[in-house]
Amino acid sequence: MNAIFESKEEFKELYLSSVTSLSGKPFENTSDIDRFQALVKLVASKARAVQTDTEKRVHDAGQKRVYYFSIEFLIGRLLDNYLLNFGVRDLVAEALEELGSNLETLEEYESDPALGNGGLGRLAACFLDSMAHEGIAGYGNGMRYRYGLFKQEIENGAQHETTDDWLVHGYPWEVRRQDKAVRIGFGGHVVGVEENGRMVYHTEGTDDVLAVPYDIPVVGFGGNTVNKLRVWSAEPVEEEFDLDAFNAGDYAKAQAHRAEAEAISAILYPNDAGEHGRLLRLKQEYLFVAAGLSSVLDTFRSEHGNDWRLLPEYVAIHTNDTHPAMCGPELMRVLIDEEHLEWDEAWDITTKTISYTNHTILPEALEKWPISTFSKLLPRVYQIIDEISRRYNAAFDRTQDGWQERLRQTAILWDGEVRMANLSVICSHSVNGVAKLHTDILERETLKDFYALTPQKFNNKTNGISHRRFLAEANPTYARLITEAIGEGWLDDASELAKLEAFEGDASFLERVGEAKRANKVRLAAYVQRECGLTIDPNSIFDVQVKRFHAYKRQLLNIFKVMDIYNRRLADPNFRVAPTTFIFSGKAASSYTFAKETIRLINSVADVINNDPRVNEVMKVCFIPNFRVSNAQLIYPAAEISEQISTAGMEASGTSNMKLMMNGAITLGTMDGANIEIVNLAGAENEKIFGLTAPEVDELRASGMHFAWDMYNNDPARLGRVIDELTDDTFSALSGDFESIFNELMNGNDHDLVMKDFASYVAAWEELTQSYSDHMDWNRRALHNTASSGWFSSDRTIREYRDEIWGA
Ligand code: NBG
Repeated sequence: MNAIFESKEEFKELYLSSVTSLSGKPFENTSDIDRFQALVKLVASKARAVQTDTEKRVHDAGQKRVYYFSIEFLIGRLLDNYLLNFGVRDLVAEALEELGSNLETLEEYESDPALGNGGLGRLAACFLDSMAHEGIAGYGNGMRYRYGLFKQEIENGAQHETTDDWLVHGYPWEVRRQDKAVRIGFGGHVVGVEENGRMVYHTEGTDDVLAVPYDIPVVGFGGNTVNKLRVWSAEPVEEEFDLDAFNAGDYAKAQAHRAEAEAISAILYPNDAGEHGRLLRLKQEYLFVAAGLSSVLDTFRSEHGNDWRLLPEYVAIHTNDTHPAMCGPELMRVLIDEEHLEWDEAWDITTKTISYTNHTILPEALEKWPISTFSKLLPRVYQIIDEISRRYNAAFDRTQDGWQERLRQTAILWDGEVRMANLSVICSHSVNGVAKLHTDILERETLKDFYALTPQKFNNKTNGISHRRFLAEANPTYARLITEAIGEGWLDDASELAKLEAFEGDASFLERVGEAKRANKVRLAAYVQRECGLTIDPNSIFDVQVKRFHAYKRQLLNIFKVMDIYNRRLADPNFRVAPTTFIFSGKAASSYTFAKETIRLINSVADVINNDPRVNEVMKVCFIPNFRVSNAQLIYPAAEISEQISTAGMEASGTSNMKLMMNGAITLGTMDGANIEIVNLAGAENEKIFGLTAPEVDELRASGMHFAWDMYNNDPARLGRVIDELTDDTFSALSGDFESIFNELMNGNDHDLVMKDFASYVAAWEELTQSYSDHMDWNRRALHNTASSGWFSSDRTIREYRDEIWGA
């Protein structure tokens, strides 16, 4: 462990001088925010010193560098995490106490950078953590959005979006690198000139903006490696302030140029899947790709000169989903137009350098752009795409059976559109899915034609999570217990969690597992009281579904279950219900009506149930607003049931399933995404699986024999009743009924098979919650889940990427 402070005394001395020099006040007169900022500045400066050492080590060893291109990095708060990774958290906490401060209080001042939507962005952040832990020279490349994803507020049960001004107090971790800014051109037209018998192309008449990088340190556990995350901000190239307009009183016009440039990095598009096609989004994608590549190539050039054939040996560029798909054509553009390589050589280098991860099979999320928009905004990049496409089509093997259909499926340009997924596959030497089932589905269905052509490109990399953030940091009570039992080696090597199996028969240890869970439930209950004004009972079962709202994730199925239990309890007060708090949290894309209506339904059901004394002994429903990394860290440790109930075949992986498992929750789920690996690792007897499997879903859909109205008519007392309650006055008092959900469900013929899985889901829930009364066995299963979860550390995932894709 490379601790940044030798002793408490050394820390105090440095810290006091940091506080006074930053605030200009004696320590006693400083506010908590002064103290927080000074603490971050101190830790960040230490981190940068280690970063300099890391950089020297990487350079001297000629280590391969890995660049992870992602339009989202949901990094969460860093202070606590970095103190832990540097091994000084306890030391700093004690020193602050002695100074009359409190670490936890100060940490509350850190903003939670909402630079991501959900799983995809958080995965990128976990990967940064693990790359640094593994000593990989791995760097994030992304966007610095001025405003994060919106802040979610609930009014009359409905989601309202307000601005997330995460930079309002500045962001003490980042360093602006004006000296590394890159000029990015949009629009214009391509001009070719002959030079030494060869056509050379450049673009004239472009509208330029300046991409300015901000660097954020990434501290690896152990403190020996500090990498960096570079995020780009869009600004005007030079201050083109229109003084004439200003003097004439037209202030808007005076600033118009600046505003237009800054718009590119103003907001993160609030879709985790679906709804693309906006020009600004395309600009974002090109900006962080082109600026990022420019800095990657600068570094390469400074180390290896202009021998571009060495690029794949020293550089790996990983594209996280299709958003950075322009890495391929942009790298080609630079190699050909600026470095004057021949096409074939440039192509060989490009495809050996780039790799691609697919994160969803949802067709609406596989990005496509109209050629007309694309070619106007990025004429030279488009020409290159066109040439890649022309060569791909020309070289296509026309002797194979059904080649026409196969070409149609794999083509880059088709029907007037640029298909980014196909571009990504064609420009990459590796294509992976994010859980076993997901990769199987890519190979068998979504990308089956590519798989038939180039099976060697395909591989699976089941997702992982940072066990340090989501167990050690988020759940200190449980983490202490674990360390007491098996030592602290698990922080470094999560597979050591398996040693906990030895305690599964130890009654007093299981007792303490239960106590740790209870402490976390009390902590969450206090948060819920503060945030929602709702009292929840830490003795009840905490049943948790937290994730983005999406039809396929089936929060609707969950709330149908709650409605059904409520109805049955009212009808029969002897109906046994294990006292449960149903906890939901998550945002819906602002334009996604069905998802937003589901949120409103949950809150409306909550409003009725929470105010009904007839059932309050046994049920409460709680929607925690504004789900984000910081409150997720309070929720996961308190959960006992992990709801992972997507329609089988739809969830690529899921990662909250892993975080919840690691924290000792039992999965109530379908055989989907990484739930399958969870069951394989922990044993089906330690989870609760229900519902159709992916092949059964396929079969049912193919049979054409699924009818929503039949399901409704066949179960009038329960399912039928729940459906009726969408449009009667049972839950409409708060802000109206739910006709649109009713229509979506019945007219859409239960597309996500909510009605189909309803009966088996509720039965599974009843069985699972009834087994809660055997506390000892429940705690044993909880512990077993933690003990089996080490494989889900993103350290493992990253080692697989390193060995099988990046060769770093
Ligand atoms: C999401 C999937 C999740 C998966 C994460 C991370 C997108 C496009 N995909 O199932 O829906 O866990 O990616 O791989 O956000």
